[in-house]
Amino acid sequence: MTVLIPGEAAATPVYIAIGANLGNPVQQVMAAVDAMELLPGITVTGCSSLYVSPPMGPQDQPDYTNAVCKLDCSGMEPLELLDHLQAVESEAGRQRDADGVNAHGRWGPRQLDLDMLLFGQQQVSTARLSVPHPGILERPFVLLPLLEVEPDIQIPGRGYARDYLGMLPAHQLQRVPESALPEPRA
Ligand code: A4P
Ligand code: MG
Repeated sequence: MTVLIPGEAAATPVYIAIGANLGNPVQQVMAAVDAMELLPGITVTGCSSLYVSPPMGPQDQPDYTNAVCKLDCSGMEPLELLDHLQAVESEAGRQRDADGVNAHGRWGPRQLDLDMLLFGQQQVSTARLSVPHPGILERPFVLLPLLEVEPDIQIPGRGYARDYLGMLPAHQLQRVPESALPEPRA
């Protein structure tokens, strides 16, 4: 049960897709969760398993490790959260060129990718931000972990995400067993 203090706005549920395929992807995905927990007004309330899959896009790059996390977000607008997510990406060593484009090209390899899938029921369409993220329902490495975190999630304008499972392209998504993960820090 959520207890609301009078005058305090309810936290907005936000879903973030995490991806990495350079450096130590498992470590970077786990570190990204810790980094998001430290952002102002953010509490991480759920995380999927980690999944490994071959790259979508250019094939001459390593496999990706992906996960989806749920955040409670208070007192922050979507673009402000995007700024924070991009700062977390940079701290993980991700490089962008002067135009903000991934240093290894669109759909190219990266140390860390944080995509804002949903920000409550808000729909945002600006040059810097599209929410809901347009790839949610077409990407196995996003849809499957999202449904693991929130089986009944609805996408504004599209309905229940689970109804799109049967339309996913063939994929080779593999869950990383817990035994293969490093020990969580105390
Ligand atoms: N942007 C717009 N909307 C959003 C949003 N909802 N969340 C803008 C985050 N950013 C958003 O992003 C380019 C710009 O999108 C950002 O500067 C932001 O202002 P980018 O991370 O540099 O991505 P990109 O590679 O240039 O293009 P794109 O289409 O965003 O790629 P993705 O979705 O980031 O995909 N294969 C597997 N198996 N797993 C993966 O995770 N990821 C990618 C990259 C390619 N192949 C993959 C995976
Ligand atoms: Mg991205």
